[in-house]
Amino acid sequence: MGRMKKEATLIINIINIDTEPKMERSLVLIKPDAMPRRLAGAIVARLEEHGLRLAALKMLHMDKSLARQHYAIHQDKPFFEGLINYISSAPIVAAVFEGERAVEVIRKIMGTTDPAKAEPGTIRGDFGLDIEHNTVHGSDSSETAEEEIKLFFNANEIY
Ligand code: RTP
Ligand code: MG
Repeated sequence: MGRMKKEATLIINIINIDTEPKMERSLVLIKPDAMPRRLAGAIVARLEEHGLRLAALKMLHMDKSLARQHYAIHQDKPFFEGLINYISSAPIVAAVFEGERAVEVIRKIMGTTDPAKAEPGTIRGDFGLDIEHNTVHGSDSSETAEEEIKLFFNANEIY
């Protein structure tokens, strides 16, 4: 291959890598505080309205063992035991959403961890009660998402 052609191929490849949509999946949990307030449907709807595709959905009551695995990264934090007790206190909804840059997009739609600081129009800004009862969880990276999804769903439950 001539030098010009090689360079052209290289440039085309770089452009392709840059423009290729980054399809990702993220685990979303609709936390216990949302359920008695009848917010599960509204939260799923908000994510779908932003173009995210629902790939898996179930309702479950997390036990402490699953809670400890899911939040293992926080095991040394002072809020850990409270967080485990809270997330395993009542039934929740778990979902997998898929889309371009889904992890980042979902975290934007959710708003920041503390509802008092979350922007109006975000799920936590509109519905969150306090830093513990903050209504939703969303994975914080593509790698974490894949690990978290495995804790909640078998491969044949994801569509
Ligand atoms: P999540 O994992 O639930 O999506 O929340 P996040 O990424 O926005 O926040 P993260 O730092 O991962 O914290 C996990 C959950 O722990 C509770 N938390 N409490 N008392 C506190 O200072 C405190 N800090 C965090 C929150 O419920 C948070 O969602
Ligand atoms: Mg987190």
